[in-house]
Amino acid sequence: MLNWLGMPAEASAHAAEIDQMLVLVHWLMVVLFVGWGAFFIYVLFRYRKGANPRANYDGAHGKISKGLEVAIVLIEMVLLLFYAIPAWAKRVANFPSENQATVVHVIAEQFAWNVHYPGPDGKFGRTKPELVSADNPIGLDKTDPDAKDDITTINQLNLPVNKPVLVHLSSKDVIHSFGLYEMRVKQDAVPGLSIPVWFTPTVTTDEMRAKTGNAAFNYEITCSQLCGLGHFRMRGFVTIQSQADYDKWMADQLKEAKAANNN
Ligand SMILES: [Cu+2]
Repeated sequence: MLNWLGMPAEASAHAAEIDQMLVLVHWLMVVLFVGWGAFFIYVLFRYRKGANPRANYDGAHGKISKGLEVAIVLIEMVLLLFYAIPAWAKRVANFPSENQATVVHVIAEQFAWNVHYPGPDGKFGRTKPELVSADNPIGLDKTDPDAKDDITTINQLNLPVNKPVLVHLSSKDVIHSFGLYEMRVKQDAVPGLSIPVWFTPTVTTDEMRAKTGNAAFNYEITCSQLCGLGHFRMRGFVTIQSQADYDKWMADQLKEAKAANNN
């Protein structure tokens, strides 16, 4: 069933659980579609005008229809109580703590994804709306000591594999939606709110390229809410790396930032 649904590859720890639920819901829908469709066709013939010249105003009798309806309600309750609610409870109850996760701020704007890393000190520098400019899209206050080692990128999110990621999501202008399909993550970014969302990436970009045989494969951040004229081009890339590669990338970013600050 999963192959028929054409889902993107699974690349996060909770992806398989979400997919299992999608498969179960789709099987139920297949059964209902075929069942109701067959019933509809049966009714068209059984109650045709030629065989029933006088209308019956009472409606359906009999135990079968009631039994079927009760059975469908029970199946839906099982899906809800044993799959959907526990899966959601895990998503909202098991948030990783800040010190065991890769913590980033993602700030959406028309039409880009700004990423803010706290740097080696683990502390995010202060940001102020009045400091926002073309070369400081998140309004980072460089006079704040915590901001000295901060790293910002645009449309590029690098993350280490097999470590929980905690994203604090916000927006500068309108409602956007942070969609990472392979991670089975989707969360609205709402102006005025900082919304946490978490996942654990399990497959590096290189491994996924080898697995899919697509050397140009990239994980994407897709804006999943129509947010304006440039919505279609609001996409970023996510590079999942081994811890060593990620540390090296971060060191390079720090070096670049330092060089830029000294100029
Ligand atoms: Cu958007």
